[in-house]
Amino acid sequence: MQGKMKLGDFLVAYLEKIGVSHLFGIPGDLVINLFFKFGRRRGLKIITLSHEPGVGFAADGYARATGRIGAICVTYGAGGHNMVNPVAASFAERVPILVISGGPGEEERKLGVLIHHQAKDIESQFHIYREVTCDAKIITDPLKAAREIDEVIRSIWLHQQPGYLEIHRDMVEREIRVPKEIVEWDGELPQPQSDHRKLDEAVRDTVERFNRAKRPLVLVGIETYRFKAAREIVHLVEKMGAPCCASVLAKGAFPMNHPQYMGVYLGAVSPPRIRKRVESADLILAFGMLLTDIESGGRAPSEALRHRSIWAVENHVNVSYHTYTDITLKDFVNGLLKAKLKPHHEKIIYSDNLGKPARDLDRPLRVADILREINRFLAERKELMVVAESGDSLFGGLDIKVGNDGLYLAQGFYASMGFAIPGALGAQIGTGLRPVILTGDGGFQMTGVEIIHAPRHGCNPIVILVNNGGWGIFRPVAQQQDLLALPSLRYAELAVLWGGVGIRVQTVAELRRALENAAQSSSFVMIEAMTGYCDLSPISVKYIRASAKRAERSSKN
Ligand SMILES: Cc1ncc(C[n+]2csc(CCOP(=O)(O)OP(=O)(O)O)c2C)c(N)n1
Ligand SMILES: [Mg+2]
Repeated sequence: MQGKMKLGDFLVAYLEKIGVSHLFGIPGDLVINLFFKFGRRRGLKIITLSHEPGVGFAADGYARATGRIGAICVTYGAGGHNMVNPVAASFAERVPILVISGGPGEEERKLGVLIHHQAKDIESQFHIYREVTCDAKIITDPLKAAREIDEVIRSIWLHQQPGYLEIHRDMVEREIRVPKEIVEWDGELPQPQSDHRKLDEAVRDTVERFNRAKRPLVLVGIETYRFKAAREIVHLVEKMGAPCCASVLAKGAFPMNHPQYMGVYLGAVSPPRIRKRVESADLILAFGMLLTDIESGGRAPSEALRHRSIWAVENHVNVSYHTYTDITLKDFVNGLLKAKLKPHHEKIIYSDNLGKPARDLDRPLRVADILREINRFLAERKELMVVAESGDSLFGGLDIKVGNDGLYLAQGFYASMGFAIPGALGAQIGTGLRPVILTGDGGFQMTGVEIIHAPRHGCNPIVILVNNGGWGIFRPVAQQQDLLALPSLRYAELAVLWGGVGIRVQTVAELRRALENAAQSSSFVMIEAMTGYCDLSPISVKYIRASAKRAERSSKN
C-alpha cells in the first residue's frame, strides 16, 4: 500500500490487508474493470455463481462459518437489486458482509438520458442499501476515498452487519490519497470497547444475583458467535454449573454434545422439559440473544421473565429493570469468569422433539425418521457441518444434533428460502468442512441450481431433499391445498445430470444406506427423500398449530 494509489488498487490492497481471501460475485459492464482487478491479485480467489441471490447467500454462509468478512462484487442495478434479499438477511442476523457495486461514470450521468440498469434515480440503489446495511457510501472524492472505504469496513466489523460501497466505473483508475495511518496500519480491525466502570458494576450486580439464585439457567444467543465469545461462554457455563439452551438463531453457538446443553429454546413450543426448566428458573442469564418472535415462541416476553433475567445484548446489560450501557458481551463474560461464583449442581438432560422410532426399518420414511437418521449419521463422523433451509427443514433442523462441536447454519430468524444450497457452498469454501444440507423441494427450487458450481469450487455437499411436492409447512392450516403444490421434479436424476450422485429413497433402511454411500462419495450427493403428503417434523406441527391459534384469537379480538 502506498500514499498515492489508483482507487481500485487501493481497495484490493485493503481487502488483502484485512485478510479477505475470497470474493463472491458476478460481473457486468458497470463494474467490469474493478471485478477483473480483484481477479488479478494472487491472494484473492474469485467465486462466481449463476444468480446474485446465490452470490449473496454464499458470501453470508462463508462469513457465518469462518467469522470473517464475506466480500461481494456485483454490477449496478440488475445485479445490486437482485441481491437485496440476502443482504437484508445478513443485516437482520448480524452477518458481516461487504457489498461492492459498480455504477455509471460522471460523463454518462451528464448525458441527460437514462442509464441502462437504472431503476428510478442513479442513487436509488444506494438508498435501498442504506436500509439494509450499517454503513453505505458512494465513493466520489479522491481525497476522502481511502478514509471512507476504511470507515465502512470498520463499521461492518464493529456492528457485525453488512456495509455497502458504490464505486462508479470512472473512479476505478482515479488516483487517490491514502493517509499515512492506513498505509502503516497492520490490518487488525477494531473491537467494540467497554466502559470499565460500568462493566465492573454490572458484573458485581450479576454475581450477587447469581449467587442468590437457586435455579439459574443460561440462554445463548447469536452475538456469542458473531463477537467470538463462544469459547468463553462454555467456560462460564461450566463454572456456573447451570443448564444451557441455545436460541433458535444461535443453534450451534454452544456445543451440542456438552453435558450442560439442554437443547433449543423456542418459547412455549420448546420440548416440555426445556419449557418447564426455563419457566421454573429464578434467574435467566441471556448472552447475546436478540428478542425475536421465533425465539419467544411467538409471544411477547412476560414481565415475570424480565424481572428474573439478565440480558446482555447490543453492548447493553439489562439487569431486571435497569440497564448498563457500553458493555461488550465479551468483556461481560470475561468479567464474570474472573468473579467468585457459587457453582450449581444439577442433573441436565438433553431434549428434542423426536421421540422413539419404530423398529421396522422398511417402513415408509417420515420427516422424524430423516432427522433421527441424520443424527445417527453425524454421531459417528467429524469434519461435517449442517445447513438447514427455511420451511419445515428450519424447524426440523432444530432437532438435529451435530456432535464434535460441529457447525450448524440456518437463517433462524429472517428465514429466507434459498439460503441453504449457496450458503453451504460458501461455508465449505471458507472452512473445508463438508456440509450436510437439509432442504425442502420448494427451497431447492429457489436457488438449488447453484449446486452445479460445487465441483469447480471444490465442494461436495450431501443434500437431503425432502420431496413432498409442495410448500408442505402450510398444509396443516391451508384452506386451498392446490395453491401449495409445486411441479414434481426428479431431483436425484437432475443431480446426476449436473455432475453429482443422486439417490431416491422411500424407506428408513434406504436412507441409512444412501447416507453411508454419500459418505464414501467425493462428489456432491443428492438424496431425494420421499415423504407423505401431510407429514412434517414434530416441531413444525406444534409451531404451526400454535401460531394458527394465535392468529385466530387476534382476528376475533
Ligand atoms: C424467499 C421466501 N419466500 C417465501 C417464504 C415463505 N415460506 C416459508 S416456508 C415456505 C414453503 C417451504 O416449502 P419447502 O421448501 O418445500 O419445504 P417443506 O415445508 O415443504 O418441507 C414458504 C413459501 C420464505 N420463507 N422465503
Ligand atoms: Mg416441500
